[in-house]
Amino acid sequence: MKHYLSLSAFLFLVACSSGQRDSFTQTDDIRINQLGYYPNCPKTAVVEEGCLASTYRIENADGETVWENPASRKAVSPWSGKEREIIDFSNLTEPGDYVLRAGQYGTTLKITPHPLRKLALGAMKAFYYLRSGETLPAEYAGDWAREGAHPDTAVLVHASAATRERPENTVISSPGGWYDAGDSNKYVVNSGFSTGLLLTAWQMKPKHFGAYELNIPESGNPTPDMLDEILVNLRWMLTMQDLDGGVYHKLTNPNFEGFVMPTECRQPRYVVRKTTTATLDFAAALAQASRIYRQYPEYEYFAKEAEKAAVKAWQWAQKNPDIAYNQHGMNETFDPDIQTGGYEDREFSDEFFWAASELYFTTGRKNYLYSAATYARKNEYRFTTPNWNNVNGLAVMSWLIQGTFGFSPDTEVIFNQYMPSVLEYCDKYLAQVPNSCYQSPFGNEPFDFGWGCLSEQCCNRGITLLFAYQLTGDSKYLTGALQCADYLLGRNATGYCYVTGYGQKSPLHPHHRLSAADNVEAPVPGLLVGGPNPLQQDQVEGYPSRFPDESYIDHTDSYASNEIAINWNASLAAFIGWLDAEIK
Ligand code: 9MR
Ligand code: 9MR
Repeated sequence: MKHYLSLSAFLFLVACSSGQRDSFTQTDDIRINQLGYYPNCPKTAVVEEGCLASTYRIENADGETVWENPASRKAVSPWSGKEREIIDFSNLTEPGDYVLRAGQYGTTLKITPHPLRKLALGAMKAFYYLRSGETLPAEYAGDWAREGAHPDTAVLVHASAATRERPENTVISSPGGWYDAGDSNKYVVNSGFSTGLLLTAWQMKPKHFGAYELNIPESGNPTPDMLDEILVNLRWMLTMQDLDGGVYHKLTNPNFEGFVMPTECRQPRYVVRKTTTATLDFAAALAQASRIYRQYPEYEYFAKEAEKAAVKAWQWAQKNPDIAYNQHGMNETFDPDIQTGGYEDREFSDEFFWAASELYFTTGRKNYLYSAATYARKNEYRFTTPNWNNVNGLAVMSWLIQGTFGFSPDTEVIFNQYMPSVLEYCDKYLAQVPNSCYQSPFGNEPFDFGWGCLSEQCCNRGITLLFAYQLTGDSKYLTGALQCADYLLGRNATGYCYVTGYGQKSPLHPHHRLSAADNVEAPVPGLLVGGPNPLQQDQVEGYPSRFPDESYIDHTDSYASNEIAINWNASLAAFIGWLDAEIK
């Protein structure tokens, strides 16, 4: 008898490992982090209405049930009224490949020590694919190899930017940099924000980011790949400064191009209108870069140039403190009309605050400290999520970095003023988690959704939570950050892992001219899409619904929910990279 039993147990195991006994219907109605879970961190999954069950089960690779429990709670969508169940399997800590089952339905999932590492690198590598003016050989770009275009060595000065020294149609050279987004133009405001945010994360974890191997043409040189990649855009930015110190708002063709490869683009390229916002974002980003790059002898020359340019830009902005970009107004006065992205913003105090802060840290000159303090007070020391049109949060983060590392005593003044507001911000969102549908501090308010929300709200909130963790050592903030990542990577209302090329269900048709026109089936990988946006400005037909968190469509025409952009990828790379560095 004894013998018989063990034989049957043996047969059972064989049946399971060959997958016959426990077949299941794969569903994406069990929402998980599709890249995997850290062994020793909280783990939750969310089951959608169609798959609810009285208990849920997790099987290991041998088909053995290693975990079985009812849901830990129910959650009801504040928008659609849909009922969901939250499964908490945090106590399963053994790395492995599993199946999470709800009756006959199931989904595969992973527990593994570094589930986010590949994405962290991929999000940074993505910038290489967006390089403008360069030929990308297969050696570095793989399937996405392409011929260079938009050399931008003969760019026209638009009438809106004409001066005595550079009259209308003067030809200047402004090569390189990254394409901004789905379109092939280059915008200073967004560039300053993107490089600024990447370098913010860099400063928190220089060793970690310094070890990145991105397989880019500069990979063989002695300096870190991540700094080399960012330098591509910084060098371009330097060329956007006029002789008087002011900085052109953008380098653009008059109209958006069709969905063609850059080599097919025929429109002339212009530098357009110098603005206060572009000039101050330029000053901030280059001052910050100068301080970081000067630590490497190979970058010494660049660092000096960057500092000089930043100071000059600041001086221009002192004399021109309120020149907003107003494309409509500009087109009434000047020809040709310019119809591309506006990056319009009429509030300048946050840009002054950020630029003054970076210039102070880089030069040590007190006049910048006084300016920074003035603008900080004007902002009432209130932290706000960093965004291309509100860089107050970037400035605050720079103070937090200085304060954290105790670089100089007077950093305390502003640092201490802002600290409570940063924690208050984080606590507000953490308080939403226990009732949230997807167990995340992101995605519980309608305001969380909109154009670019996955970066501007989700990732940037995640980064803020990482700062709070750094400042307090309280692991609840780290957990909150990880929950933002979970949301992004599949535990959400659409079941998408919102980064091209990652996860079981990811965007295949981003609003991205390169991805659409390159004859490669898969989109350029590592790109975060804008995400759910109930305003649906693109009016594409077929959005699944107007509920804020479901208002997403994987359609090439959907620029309001499915475009990609450098500021959004900067958020992704900064957030996931830092998070990956933080969790041991
Ligand atoms: O492709 C453009 C995208 O980069 C912008 O974010 C978006 C909003 O300004 O506009 C897209 O271009 C569309 C244009 O606005 C209207 N005609 C169709 C263009 C391509 O879809
Ligand atoms: O990211 C920008 C978003 O906040 C704005 O609401 C939107 C409309 O003005 O424009 C977005 O930026 C686009 C830029 O203007 C042109 N390149 C594509 C950018 C991403 O959609």
